[in-house]
Amino acid sequence: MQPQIRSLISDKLRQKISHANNVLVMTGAGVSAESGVPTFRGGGNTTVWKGLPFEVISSAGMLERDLPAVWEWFNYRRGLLAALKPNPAHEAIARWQKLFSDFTLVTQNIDGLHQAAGSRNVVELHGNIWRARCFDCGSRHDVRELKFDNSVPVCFDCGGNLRPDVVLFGEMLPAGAFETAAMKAQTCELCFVVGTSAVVYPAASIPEIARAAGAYLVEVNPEATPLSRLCDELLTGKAGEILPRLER
Ligand code: BJW
Repeated sequence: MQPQIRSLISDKLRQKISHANNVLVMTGAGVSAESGVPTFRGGGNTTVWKGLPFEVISSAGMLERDLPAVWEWFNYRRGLLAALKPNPAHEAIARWQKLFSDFTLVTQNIDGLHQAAGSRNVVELHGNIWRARCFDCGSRHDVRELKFDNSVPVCFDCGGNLRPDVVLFGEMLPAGAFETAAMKAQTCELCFVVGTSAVVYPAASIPEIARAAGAYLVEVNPEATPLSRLCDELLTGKAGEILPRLER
């Protein structure tokens, strides 16, 4: 059966929200769009920087070929992010951690805006743009404390080259992050998928796991995605407008 397309919140969903103990929310770039963060894919286009599609510049291959260019790309992105603030969608999700006895927030975003809104224990599938990681000793550093005298910053602990602590195409996810998200997906009763095109794996399999295990699956997105056909409800619209309404 096709899920109903609605921007009104159904009585069934309101009941689910009232009774659920175990809730999982997975977010993507769209949750930060109303804060001013550009999404990766939209309207048939993908983000391009200096003529390179982001799948190229944000890839394991580029890291091997041209680490300074990768730093330049992420420095540029941090420059855009520095002035941005969480929006009503981040704030609503942060409140939800107090409303449900077992609440998990899984994000593909690297912007840190969920944490800035007050969310705790966020499962970050794709890392965080505000951290760097040492190629040699693996230690992690706050990017804001690094010196960028040369194009590639170096590790305080061992002097090795640092890289952005984010997951690029062709790289494995951080140890334990996918496993934690998948375990929570298997036991949640209600799963919201907010602002993701649901095309990047293995992240896109988290809502699939939740649905297969019997969760009620709700997508919040202005556009349909490959996940939409699996969902019990589609809330068609902007996260910053829809999520706060779910609380009332
Ligand atoms: C709104 C809104 C509003 C707008 N409100 N909504 C199976 C088949 C083929 C390939 C693969 C496969 N499994 C794995 C792969 C390879 C690859 C992959 O998935 N490729 C696909 C694209 C085909 N995956 C990987 O490489 C992953 N690693 C891996 O699989 O490891 C194992 C392995 C290792 C070695 C070899 C082989 C396998 C790693 C993926 C890492 C993704 N990294 C990025 C970049 C991070 C760094 C950076 O920022 O530069 O993560 S890619 C980019 O996409 C970023 C995002 O987290 C991710 C997802 O994007 P997201 O969040 O969905 O954003 P958009 O822009 O796509 O969508 C925004 C949505 O918001 C839209 O739907 C809008 O409508 C909506 N929206 N306004 C609500 N106001």
